[in-house]
Order: sequence, then C-alpha cells, then structure tokens
Amino acid sequence: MANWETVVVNTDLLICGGGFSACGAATEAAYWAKKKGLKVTLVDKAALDRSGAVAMGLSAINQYVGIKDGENTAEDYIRYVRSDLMGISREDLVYNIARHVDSTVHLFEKWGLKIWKDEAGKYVHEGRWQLMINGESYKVIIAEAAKNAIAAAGGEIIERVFIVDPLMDGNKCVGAVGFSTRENKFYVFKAKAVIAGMGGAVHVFRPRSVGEGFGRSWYPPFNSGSSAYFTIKAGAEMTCQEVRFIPVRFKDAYGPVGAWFLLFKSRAISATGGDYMVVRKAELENWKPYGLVKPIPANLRNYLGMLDTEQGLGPLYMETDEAIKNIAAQFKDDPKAFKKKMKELESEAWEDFLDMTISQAILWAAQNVKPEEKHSEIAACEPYFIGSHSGASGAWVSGPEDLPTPYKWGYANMTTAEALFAVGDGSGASSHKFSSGSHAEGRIAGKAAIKYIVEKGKEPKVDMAEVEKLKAKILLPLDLWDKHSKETTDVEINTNYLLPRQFLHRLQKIMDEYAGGVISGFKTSKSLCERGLELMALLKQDAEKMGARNHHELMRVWENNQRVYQAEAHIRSILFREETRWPGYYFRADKPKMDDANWKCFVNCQWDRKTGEWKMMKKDIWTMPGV
Ligand code: SFD
Ligand code: AMP
Repeated sequence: MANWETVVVNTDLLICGGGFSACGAATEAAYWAKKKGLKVTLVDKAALDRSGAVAMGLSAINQYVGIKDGENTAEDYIRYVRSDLMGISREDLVYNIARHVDSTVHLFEKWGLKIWKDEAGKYVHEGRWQLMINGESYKVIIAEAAKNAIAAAGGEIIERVFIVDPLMDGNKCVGAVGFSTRENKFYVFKAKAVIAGMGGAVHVFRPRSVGEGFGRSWYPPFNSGSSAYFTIKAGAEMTCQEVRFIPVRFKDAYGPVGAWFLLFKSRAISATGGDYMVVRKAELENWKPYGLVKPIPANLRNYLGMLDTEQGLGPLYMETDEAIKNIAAQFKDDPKAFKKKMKELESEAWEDFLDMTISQAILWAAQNVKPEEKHSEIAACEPYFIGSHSGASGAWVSGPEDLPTPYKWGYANMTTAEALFAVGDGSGASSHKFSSGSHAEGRIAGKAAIKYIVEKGKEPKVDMAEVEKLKAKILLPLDLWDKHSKETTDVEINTNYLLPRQFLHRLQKIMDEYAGGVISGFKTSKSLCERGLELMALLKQDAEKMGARNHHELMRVWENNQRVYQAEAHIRSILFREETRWPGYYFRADKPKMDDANWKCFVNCQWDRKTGEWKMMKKDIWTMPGV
C-alpha cells in the first residue's frame, strides 16, 4: 500500500464541504460551539475562498422573501416551490428555509456584499424572489465570515482534503475519512456529529461540451456527487433521486438566463421566430394544475422549447437585442438619455456574465456577439443533480421541531442516519433555496447539530481496523499504477488498470444513452433503465481497477466512484416512478403522462450497508395546513 501518513483529527462537529451551505453551518455552529466549549472542524476539497458553485461569483441572490417589508410570506414561497416542482416538495423544509432566508441575506449585506438599491434605497429585484448583486466576490465574502467565526471559536479549517467515506458505528455517523490532494496524508476525522454539505453532481451525464470543451458545464465540474455518496454510504434514506435539473443556458458557455428573462424581460424564440411559450401554450393543459400556474414550472418551460427543437425549429435564441431596445425605448424622445440607457444596459448584460460565468463573456467576445445588436443561441444543458436549484435530489432529512410535519425524528436536517446532517444540494425535496437558502439551511443544521451534540453527543467509537481497510481501498489506485504502469509502452493502455478519464466516459455513455441524456433527447423507458442498470453493474466491477498517477488522479478516481452511486440512485428512481411528471427534465417514453392518482408522492430509496441492496419506497406528500 502507498506509504501515506495517517492523520487523526478529533472534533465535536465535522462539516464536510466549504460551499454556501457549509459556510452557513460553520458560521452558526461556531457561535453556539464557542458558548459550549465545543470544537468545529470544516474540511473542503478546495480552497474556501473560491470553492463550490459560487467560485466565480453570482449576479443575483435567487431567494429573498422580503417578509420584513410585507412583500411576500413564507407561505407564498411554499406555493411557488410546490407548483414549480409539479407538486413534489417537502413543504416543512421549504417553509423553514423561507422564514429564515431574509436574515441570512441581511447578514451578507452586513459582511460587505453589494446588493443593488434603487433611488428609494430599496433592493433592486431581478424577479419576485431574486435580488441583483455585484457578486464577483460573493464567495470570498461568505467564506471570510465562516473563517472568522471558526477562528473565534477555536475551530479548524482544513483545505484541499477530499472526503470519501463516512465512518459509522451501527446507524450512527462518527466521522469521515479522506485524503489530501497535495500531500501524502490520509485523514481520519472522529466526530460526535457530521454535516454533509459537499454540493451536488455534474458529469454524471455526458456533457454537451466534449473533446475540446470537456470540463465546461453550467454546474461546477468540481462537484461530483460527494454529498449523495456520503449519505447513501451511511445508509441514510434518500429522496427525489429522479429529479435532476436541466437548465436552459446560453449555448456552449452555459451563461445563466435568469437576468434575461426576469430583469430584461426577454423572449426566447425558435429559428423561425415563434415564441415557444406562446405558440405552445396549449401543451400546458396536459400538465395541469401545474402547467397553468405562474410562473410556469422550469421543466415545462424547458419542455416547450424542446418541442420546438424536436420539430426542427432550432436553434433557439434569446432575444437580447429586442429586450434591450424595449427597455431603452422609454427614452426614445431624448437621444442623449437613450444613448446613456443603452450603454448602461449593455454593461449590465456583460456584467451579468462577468460576475458569474466569465467563460460566457469570453465566448461572446470570441464570436463578436453584441447583445444589443444580435440575439444569442440558447439550449437545454445536460442533466445535473442540484437539489438547491430547480432539481430536488438529496437526503431525506428531519423537519423543523415546531411544525406538525410527519417527517420528524428529532433534530432539524438530521438524516435517517443518526448524527449525520445534510444541507444545500445534499438535502432533498427542498428546491429553490439557491445560494442564500442553502446558507440559511446550513445555519439551521449547524445550530441543530450543536444541540444534538450537547444533548446526545458521545465520544465517537471508531473501529481503526476498519479505517485501515478503507485506507488500503482508497489508496489502491496509486498501487495499481505503481505496479503496472511500466508494463506497456503507452501508459493509457493497460490490462491491469483503466484511468479515471476512461472510466468517466463509460459512465457518461451509459447515462446518456440509457437514462435520458442529451443524445437520447432526455427520453428513457423501463427497458432502457433496466439495461442501463445491467451495464452499470459491469462498470462497478471495473471501478476497482481504476489507477491513479498522482494525488489529482486519485481525487478523480473517487469523484467517479461517487458519481456512480448518484447515477444508480437516479436510474433506480426513474424506473420506480411509473409516470412522466417533469417533462423537460426527463420523459419516461413508455409512461408519457403524469399520474397523480398513483404517483403524487415522494420516491425515496435506501442503500443497505450490509447487503449493498437498494430499497425503493413511496412517501406521502404533506401539505402545510391552510396553504
Ligand atoms: O443564476 C467537497 N446558483 C445560484 N444561486 C443564487 O442564489 N443566485 C444565482 O444567480 C445562481 N446561479 C448559479 C448558481 C449555481 C451555479 C453553478 C451557477 C449559477 C453557474 C446556485 C447556488 O450556487 C447553489 O444553490 C449553492 O452554491 C448550493 O450550495 P452548496 O453548499 O450545496 O454547494 P456548493 O456551494 O457548490 O459547495 C460545495 C462544497 O463542497 C466541497 N466539496 N469537500 C470535501 N470533500 C469532497 N469530496 C467534496 N466535494 C465537494 C466543494 O469544494 C465546495 O466547497 S443561476 O444560474 O441560478
Ligand atoms: P436561472 O438563471 O435560469 O438559474 O434563473 C435564475 C432565477 O430566475 C431562478 O430563481 C429561476 O427559477 C428564475 N427564472 C429563470 N427564468 C425564469 C422564467 N422564465 N420565469 C420565471 N422565473 C425564471
């Protein structure tokens, strides 16, 4: 076995991940931990300042309820999420986040984030729930607050350590193991409670950008399903694993569209000029009641555009020039003011991408796009797993203590594995929390985890013999490389190992062709899912044969292993749910209709730690009384 030092870290609370939800958890937990003399340790695979989905920054805060100013209520937010997810949401969780998210946004402002204000000093809204920000340094600001809080409480932040597996004592999580991506160090974290906040997953499906563009995606390529893997491997119940997210984005560099649709009030059209949201309105009747609400659910908006492309009406375009001209038209009688407004709108258009998806600005520049002069192509992306946006996949967590929810087993956001909490993209069925709501949910879980430790925390019982086995398994790819790489003239061709990139392509091919990826027009069926699972079983056998040349490739190996669990949970859940509920995300071609009578329920699944078998379950939907 590779001769790596074993580093043991003892802590009270272990926070895995360093993104928005983990920073929220750290900020809040450190506050309570300091009072109780407890230690909080946060571990991120990257550097906290620029890690996770918000690494490049963002141009909007997508969840702000505005309760203080009477703009909306938390109940309004429940109604929004319920409709947008076609009836499937954990209303207790959505409510809990919605009632706390504003205070999180106010903290962001206090910490230095620039939120746009109008002349009256009020926040500038992008849409009903979204606020415009100067967000290039959004993550740096939020990370700084988390760092300060942990430092003040005497805690520890460990960067560039990749968390792999949970450590379990029966059904209780007692820590985690991982490895440094820089040094020859294997880490063992022993903890009284653990929070999984390691984001969602990308590159489970083959991306549109392959070959020269591989690595480009809307969702950050460095989130690989670690939260899902961690909670699945802990034996925790998972939910909504079929609810992937497919955003429509500016084509090829994945620039977000929210500011265009909501702030600029732009239209999207087909190549022949039809506005698919208008032309195909009748289709929405087939998906009522959800098809008839405003805003029309994200998957149905996608679906109407997809119907256009299926009928040869692509490419689709965002009418940027028309939108900019419409806004500037109010100054048409004053040439000077008109010119000024046009300049302002032009710079806002570029800033939207420079704040959040710099590659889109680069692509615009490379293709000589002037948004005020010419429309830009948009397209549906490949599928992602991001429970915090308009997807819903994640762990099944306990609801808030003060609500009469049937889903409650003690501590807010605790999974069905004791002492293991999940947040952000890691917790399921609580969509539309975005950056701000993920941070708020992190705060909720951070506080609950400290409460758990105070009330029930015990010294973690970690079986070090098990840890040694895990260490050997996790470092095996380095051994395979060392032992066999000199046997062939081309190190990429070897009968004793395959490299992580090769494995990833195989996984993506299976998902693309059998589970409804881009190549199959997001369509799948029972037979395709079943065949996909057969191929997945063979792929899993080869997972043990992945070799790694260095630290970086070792991380790639384990990212792949984590993606495989996310992939399998996804196929099994699509197979189990015998209907099509989210056209525009995926289509069960053999069950093309929504079936509320049988399937207006959550689909949950659980991986058995002893047998490795999956159990599939239906869970009832609870609606908030009076909402
Ligand atoms: O417009 C390990 N999101 C947007 N939210 C908004 O509020 N406004 C926007 O404008 C947003 N837009 C947007 C968004 C996302 C992306 C990718 C783009 C644009 C291009 C959504 C939010 O970003 C998202 O909801 C939150 O970030 C979710 O928070 P969280 O904590 O669940 O995930 P994270 O921030 O990505 O952090 C993950 C962390 O885990 C680390 N990690 N650490 C240790 N071991 C491992 N094995 C690990 N695996 C991962 C990561 O390094 C990271 O620290 S718009 O398009 O909608
Ligand atoms: P996006 O850039 O697509 O991630 O969207 C940012 C925010 O705007 C999210 O809250 C979306 O749900 C919302 N959004 C995007 N497009 C629309 C639309 N056409 N109608 C209503 N809401 C939208």
